[in-house]
Amino acid sequence: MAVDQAQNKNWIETIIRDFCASSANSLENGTCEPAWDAPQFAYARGDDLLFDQLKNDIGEFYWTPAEAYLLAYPDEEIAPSSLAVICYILPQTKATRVDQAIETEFPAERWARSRFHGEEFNCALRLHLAERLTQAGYPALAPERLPGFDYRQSERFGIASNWSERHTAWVAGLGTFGLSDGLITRVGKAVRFGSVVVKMNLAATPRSYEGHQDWCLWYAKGSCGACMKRCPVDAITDEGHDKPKCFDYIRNVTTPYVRDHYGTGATPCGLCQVKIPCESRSPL
Ligand code: B12
Ligand code: SF4
Ligand code: SF4
Repeated sequence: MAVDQAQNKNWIETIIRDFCASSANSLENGTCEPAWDAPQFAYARGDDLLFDQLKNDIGEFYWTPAEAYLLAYPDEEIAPSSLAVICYILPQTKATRVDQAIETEFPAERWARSRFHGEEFNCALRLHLAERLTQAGYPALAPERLPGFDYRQSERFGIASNWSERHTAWVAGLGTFGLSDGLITRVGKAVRFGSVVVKMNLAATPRSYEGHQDWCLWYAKGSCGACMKRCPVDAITDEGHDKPKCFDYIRNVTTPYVRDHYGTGATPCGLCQVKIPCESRSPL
């Protein structure tokens, strides 16, 4: 059984690596430059009780892996224990991080391109992985690509989606949250995540932390706060991340800026993700 699981993980990681090595992983800046560095992987069990805890904390609208599965395969009966969640990290490249570190008000062009073309690639990767698994007899789905994926108002946390890729990554052992709200991973915070739910028996990746903010210097040692100084609109304070302020800046200032200057779209900013100790590693 353990050999089968290792083989299946190897196969899954090869699918992701091969897709990342293809020309689809592109900043689309005319130089064949990839949007993302080498991917990282982790796995969670579909019956991990933390998924129920998240639903409890965030709101009734939040999906567990089994609920997301049933939206894609409504005629099946499914036990949460027969599901696994595949999580991956797409790290920003060094060139993108270096450019972004110079900026103080608007995202660098490479960052804007990774937010736009790189996330288009991420959407294609989620679907590609789910399709390959399903074709091989392991029904799978990407919750972020389901028609019902949406934002709601959480009583406790304000604007909240019904599937959170960084909370999923936290359950899978990939990292813990920082003062800015970003998830700090072993390859840092300047990353994007993806996740796919699959009917397959895969062992969970061990979590090497207890608290959900263990890897942030602010919470662990009472020091740092570098991300606060990086935010041009003071949306990060010692009380954490002011989501409406951040949302407002991104929607009304940076989004039109990148459209006019770089011809890209989507909602980029991420100044708080670089020029900080947790940019490309866990600082602890
Ligand atoms: C909506 C959204 C936004 C909105 C609102 C953000 C928000 N919710 O904070 C806006 C437009 C402002 C935004 C901005 C950005 N976003 Co955004 N966004 C999302 C999206 C689509 C949903 C997030 C969400 O609502 N999650 C659910 C809610 C409940 O999560 P939350 O509020 O963040 O959770 C906090 C609290 O609940 C807290 N918490 C409190 N108590 C407890 C207790 C426990 C036990 C736990 C575990 C947690 C917890 O934990 C969290 C952090 O503090 C996700 C994609 C996805 N589907 O996950 C991307 C995502 C979060 N965004 C991402 C990125 C990269 C960005 C930007 C950098 C933009 C850019 N690319 O240039 C900025 C960064 C802002 C910041 N400081 O984090 C990445 C995160 C990368 C990372 N390292 O964390 C994600 C995961 C996209 C992806 N697929 O990778 N985003
Ligand atoms: S920059 Fe410092 S305070 Fe901000 S999230 Fe990273 S470690 Fe925490
Ligand atoms: S993403 Fe939001 S919190 Fe981060 S620097 Fe930009 S406005 Fe500030």
